[in-house]
Amino acid sequence: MFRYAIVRSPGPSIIDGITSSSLGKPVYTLALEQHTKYVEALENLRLEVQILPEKELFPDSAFLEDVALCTPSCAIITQPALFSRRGEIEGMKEVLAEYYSTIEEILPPATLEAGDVMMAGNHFFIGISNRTNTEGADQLIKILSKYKLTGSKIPLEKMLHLKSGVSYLENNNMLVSGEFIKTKEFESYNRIIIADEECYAANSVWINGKVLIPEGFPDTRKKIEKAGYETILLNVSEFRKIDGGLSCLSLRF
Ligand code: CIR
Repeated sequence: MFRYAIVRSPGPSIIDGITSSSLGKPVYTLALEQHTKYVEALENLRLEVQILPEKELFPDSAFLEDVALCTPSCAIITQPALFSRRGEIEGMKEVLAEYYSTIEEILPPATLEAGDVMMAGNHFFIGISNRTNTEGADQLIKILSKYKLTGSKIPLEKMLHLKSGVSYLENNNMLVSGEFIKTKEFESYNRIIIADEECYAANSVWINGKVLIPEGFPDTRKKIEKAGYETILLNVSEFRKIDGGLSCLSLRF
């Protein structure tokens, strides 16, 4: 069960977030509204939410998930790959120290963004992507082993982050899409296949028995409900414009 969540408010510079999409620039005021509703949804799930102030110099800093990995035993500050995101880790040690007695760090030349890390029980799948290198995954696996946690690497071909295309919903249930439908390491899970047209919704978030899903993906919603979950729909259109999904917007632990 999760008890806490941490989010970071988007700043006006969100319009300059990194993107590979052709959906246009985010509208700042709308992004703020959507962010407020996201926080409300977390609070309705009884999480105690800390809202960090915007970091205007960092357009992508609302995607707080990428800068830290919060495990049940320790928190790990990551090492974002791109120069424009590196400064987002500043101050995170102090924030996480409010919750954790041990805080670890991924150090250069390693890079690792926690959007590439999926927790499934005591095991952590780590995507090797344009953002997370082998050195980053190796450092993380070494840290995890100190806490009797394990990790393994999953090479990515197309997606931005591992969790852009796969989400663990607990109880052995996993949403999988695109290149991850054939991933051997996921074969032992009850895989819920998400069609290409709805692949954005493969990034959904289990929180204390319920699942947050992005609005506008009816087939995915049906599949998740059929698997026994109550779903909560959220509009995150402005974050999608800069390649961000639901999970990217918070740390949950
Ligand atoms: C980026 O390219 O870094 C941001 N525009 C999107 C980050 C999304 N984060 C995530 O998938 N965990």
